[in-house]
Formats: sequence, C-alpha cells, structure tokens
Amino acid sequence: MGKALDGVRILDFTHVQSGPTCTQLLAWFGADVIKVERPGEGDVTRTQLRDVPNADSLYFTMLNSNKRSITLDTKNAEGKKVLEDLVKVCDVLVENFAPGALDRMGFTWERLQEINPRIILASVKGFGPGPFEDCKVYENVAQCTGGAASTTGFRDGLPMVTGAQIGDSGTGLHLALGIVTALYQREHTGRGQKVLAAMQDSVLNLCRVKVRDQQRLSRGPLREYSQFGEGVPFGDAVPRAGNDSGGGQPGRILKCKGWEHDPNAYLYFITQAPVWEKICDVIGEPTWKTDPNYATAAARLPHLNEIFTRIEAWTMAHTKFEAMEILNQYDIPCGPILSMKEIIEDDSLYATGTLVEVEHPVRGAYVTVGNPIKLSDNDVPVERSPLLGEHTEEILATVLGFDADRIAEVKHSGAVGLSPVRQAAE
Ligand code: CAO
Repeated sequence: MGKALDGVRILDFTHVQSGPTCTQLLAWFGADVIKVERPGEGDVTRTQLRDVPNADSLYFTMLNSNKRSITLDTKNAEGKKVLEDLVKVCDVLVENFAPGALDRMGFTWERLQEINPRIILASVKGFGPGPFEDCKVYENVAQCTGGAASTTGFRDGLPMVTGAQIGDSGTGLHLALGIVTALYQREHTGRGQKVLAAMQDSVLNLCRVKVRDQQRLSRGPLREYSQFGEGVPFGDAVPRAGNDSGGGQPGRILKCKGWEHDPNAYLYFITQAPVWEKICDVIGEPTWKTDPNYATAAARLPHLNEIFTRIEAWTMAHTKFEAMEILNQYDIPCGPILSMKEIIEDDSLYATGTLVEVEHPVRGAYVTVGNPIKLSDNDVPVERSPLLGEHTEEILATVLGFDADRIAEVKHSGAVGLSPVRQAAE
C-alpha cells in the first residue's frame, strides 16, 4: 500500500488545536510534517492540562502524531535564515498565529513567494476580512460567532457550546481540504497560493441548516420544531431546538432503563416516516397507523410531545442497547448515547484504527483518535507525537543538508535549543 501524500513536505507552524489537527491529518496521509516550535517552550499545549508530571500533555500528544519537531526562534536572525531555507524545500507552510504575527516575523505573503513561488500558505484565522479580522479567537468564540451557540441548547436556557470542537478541529478539516486542493491546482499551474480557513466561516458552514431555517422562518413557523406543537410563537431568529431533528423525520433523546442513576442511559430515536407503521407496532399503538392525527408525517408535527412521551414509555422499559437491538430489526433509525468511557472501551473502534494505543517514551501508553478518513491505498500507522526539538539536528542535516560546522553555528546563535520547558498557567 502507498501513502497518499508521499513526497509532500509541510512546514507546520501551527499551535494549540485548529492548525495541529489539520497538519496531523496531512501526516496521516503520508506528508512529511515538520513542526516548528519555539526553543524551550514549544507548542503551549505541551504543558496545558498535564496529567503526568513533566510529560507532554494528552492535549498535545493527541494533536501532533506522526510529526517531526524542530525548535527554531524565528525572531532570531539565524533562525530567520533557517526558516527561509525550510520555505525553499517545503510545499506548504501552515500557520494559525494571531492575525499579523507572520508579517511581524518578516514572512509576508510577498516575501514567501519570493523565497519559493510554489509555496502554499495555509492559515487559520478567527475571522475573514471584515470588522473582526484582527481578533484572536478560540474554539468557543468561533462557536458563538458562527451561529452554533445561538441554535444549540433549549429554548428556555442559555445559548450552549457543544463538546465537538467544530471551531478548532472543524476549521482544521476545512483547511486540510483547501491545502490538498491547492496542491492539486499547483500540479497544473506551477504556482502556489494562499488558503484561508476562518473559524467563523467553518462553523457557519457546519450550521448551514440553521441558515436554511432562518430564511424559512420569514415564511411561517418551523413546524418540525417542538415549540410549534407546544403553541409557543417564534421570534425573528432561529430558536434553540433542544434535541429536535428533521422535518419528515423528527427525533428526540429518550430515557432508557437505568436513566435515574446513569447519566447516559438514553437513546436517540428517529420517527423516520417510511418506518412509522413499524414504530406503531413496536410501541404497541397499532391504531396510530391509521389515526388521522398520527398517520402522516405532516399530521404528526403538532403532536410530537405526545408521540415521544409514548415512545419513551417503551424505551424506559429497555436498556439503550436492548432498545437499539430491537429497533434495528425493524430498520428504525436510533442510536444509544455513548459515554466517552464506553467509546474508549469499544474494541471495534480499535479494530478499524479509529482508536489507537501508542507508546510514548515519557508518558507511557496512551489512547488517541486515529485517522477518521480511510483510504484504501494509504497506509500510515499512527505514531507518537515528537518530543520538543527531537528532530532538530536530523532536519538541519537531512532536509537542509547542513554540515556539522553549519549546525554548530546555528546552535551557537541560540536559534535552536532546548532550554527548560516553562510551566504554563492552565
Ligand atoms: N519563534 C519566535 N516567535 C514565535 C515562534 C517561534 N518559533 N512561534 C510563535 N512566535 C511568536 C509569534 O510571532 C507571536 O509574536 P508577536 O505577538 O510578537 O507577533 C507570539 O509568538 C504569539 O503568537 P500568537 O499571538 O499567535 O499566540 P497567542 O498565544 O497570543 O494567541 C491564539 C493564541 C490561538 C489566540 C492566536 O494564535 C490566534 O488567534 N490564532 C488564530 C486563530 C486560531 O487558530 N485559534 C484557535 C486556537 S485553538 O483553540
């Protein structure tokens, strides 16, 4: 088997989550990812949320697999020269610094193109051009400004952020697609280009259905939202819809046996229209098949609370796994609410490489989420993240062809090094 991005070299100038999640994916497709880190400190996440003293945190190790690490002070004159040399031999420079940081370092887009006209400059920023373009942004800010928070949660509660890191990892995914697309185009044009994935744009892209609903709202109530059946009037913006889903296929999270003491004893149940009659049989309401209040998807919308209360009476008599087994026999779409404990203990996820256990020389074995995108002709085993500066000399010697004297010169300048790791404030 091959490696999809074999021969592609990435200059990985990323930190925290959004950028590293992108370059980790590229590494899992076989690209050579060289992570540039500040001497003595490195990516701030190395020391954030530490669970093992003096070991790189899980935050860091789970976002930086299969990369090589070089320390380089890019504000040091010698460090700048080394960075220039790296730009010459790399295909893509990926960065997610605060707006303007790369320019302040002296590496404007114009300068990068002078150094290497084929370079692709890929950036994550919080916002695209506009009133907020200079702002620093973290995950939850993106969830709030991209429309996710105002549409998540319950109508009578606060706006809610989700556990899924759609702002950071979601933007990293968008950026990775932009990078491989720019690499493809460069095959024909020979030119590099800039790729920008703004976190607000990425979250908004993932909230596309809510933009749909905003426009539908001007033409009348959103009939599939529970509040329609409850007679609660709509305002002028898309409301939070709890766990509602779908139009013809409304869904809810329902209690299952054991819910009183297990916070995850729940099942997502979808009343998919094509299997409505089977649902009626399973829950013991066969007359609902022909009752005009329940027989069609449109007729059911004002009665969702009654319908789901009745279905819940059935699910509460079963565990979430029993319910799933029974419902699957009738092709009724549903899913148990799986806890992180249940997921991390699921052998089938290890069998596919979606979860992987990796050995680390300092922290020992840890579990990470492997490549979620499976290509039939890409075989890149998940490897541990690099220690800070682990590959500095290797990269100077083999990627840049520096001899011992030149390496000594660079070291002497203080541009690379391993001064003690700073203890970060959490
Ligand atoms: N050598 C020398 N200097 C370096 C360096 C290196 N190897 N790596 C970074 N630096 C410098 C930068 O040049 C910058 O210096 P200036 O402020 O003088 O320009 C400085 O380190 C700090 O970089 P930063 O502003 O990017 O970092 P921060 O911790 O202050 O902000 C963040 C972090 C994430 C808010 C900001 O980088 C950002 O908004 N990034 C874009 C959006 C993004 O990716 N957010 C997701 C983060 S994950 O939740």
